[in-house]
Amino acid sequence: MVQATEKIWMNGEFVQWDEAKTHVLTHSLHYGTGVFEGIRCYKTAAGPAVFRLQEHVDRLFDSAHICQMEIPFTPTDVSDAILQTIRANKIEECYIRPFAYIGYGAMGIFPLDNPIQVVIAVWPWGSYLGEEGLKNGIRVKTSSYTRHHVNATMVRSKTTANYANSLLAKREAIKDGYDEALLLDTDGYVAEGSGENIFVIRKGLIKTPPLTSILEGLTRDAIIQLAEERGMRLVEERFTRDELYISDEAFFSGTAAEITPIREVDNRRIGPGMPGPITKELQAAFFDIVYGRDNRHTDWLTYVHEKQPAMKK
Ligand code: PPE
Repeated sequence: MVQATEKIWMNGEFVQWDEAKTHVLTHSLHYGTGVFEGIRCYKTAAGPAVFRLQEHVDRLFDSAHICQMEIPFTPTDVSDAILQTIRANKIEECYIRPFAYIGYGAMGIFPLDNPIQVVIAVWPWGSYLGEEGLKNGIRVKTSSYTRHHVNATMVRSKTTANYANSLLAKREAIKDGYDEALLLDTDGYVAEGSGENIFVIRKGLIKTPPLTSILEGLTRDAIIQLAEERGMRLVEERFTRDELYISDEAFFSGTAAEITPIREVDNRRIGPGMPGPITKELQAAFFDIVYGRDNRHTDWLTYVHEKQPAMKK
């Protein structure tokens, strides 16, 4: 169960958590056209700080642009509203879910002039794939479902419709006794997890799939930068599932999943079956930054109590 907080921002004003409701004929509920973000706010010594706020809000607007949805707020309005929502809920650490969707009005595939609604909710969300998974690694199954073709739903957009594919894959993996699903692209190469990007490491070389058919993850981007800064060798290149089987290390990255080591894929041990040194180094570097212990990437953090921006009504 989601852990309720107090207030949700809905179209410019705060409503009580239990009052944040919508009509059952909300257009996006039927046709999968909502666009959303997942952002984390971490507790630091200088108060709560949001990881890569600007980039997440920009991606929300890009998703809406791809789906030809006109968000009736500016990116600055949405960033400010996110900070306001964290403050309004007096929360120090949370997951943030901004969501824009096509509201009530016409039914049928063509939504005419239905209003675009925007909501922001925050709630505490611990480790996505379990504390144990974060520490010791998870077991992954290659999905029988294929990641979307680049010309089916738009992969550069974080659209709810894309998650029907993720949900099928995740359910299958869990029911079969694994922790997470790995989806291959339409050519059979490794794409991403149901809600994460993937990295493999073999003989010191880090590989991650190119952006062709995957979400342009902001954690992925952070890892690429962290690896480069540490002089690690990294390439964005397609690879096969058997290359993953024989890799020395592998991990998933994502806002919710953070950096989660993979210890097994399709019943084959990855390396010695425990998180390897490069994974551990990158994971530690990431957590030091998000928790404000390493100030080399303060550009990635927005401190919640730094300023009090006005909220658009
Ligand atoms: N691929 C997919 C398909 C994906 O959903 C995510 C995030 C990523 C990659 C990583 O992107 P980024 O968060 O920018 O590093 N998945 C979000 C949804 C999780 C959910 O279950 O809901 C997230 O991590 O917030």
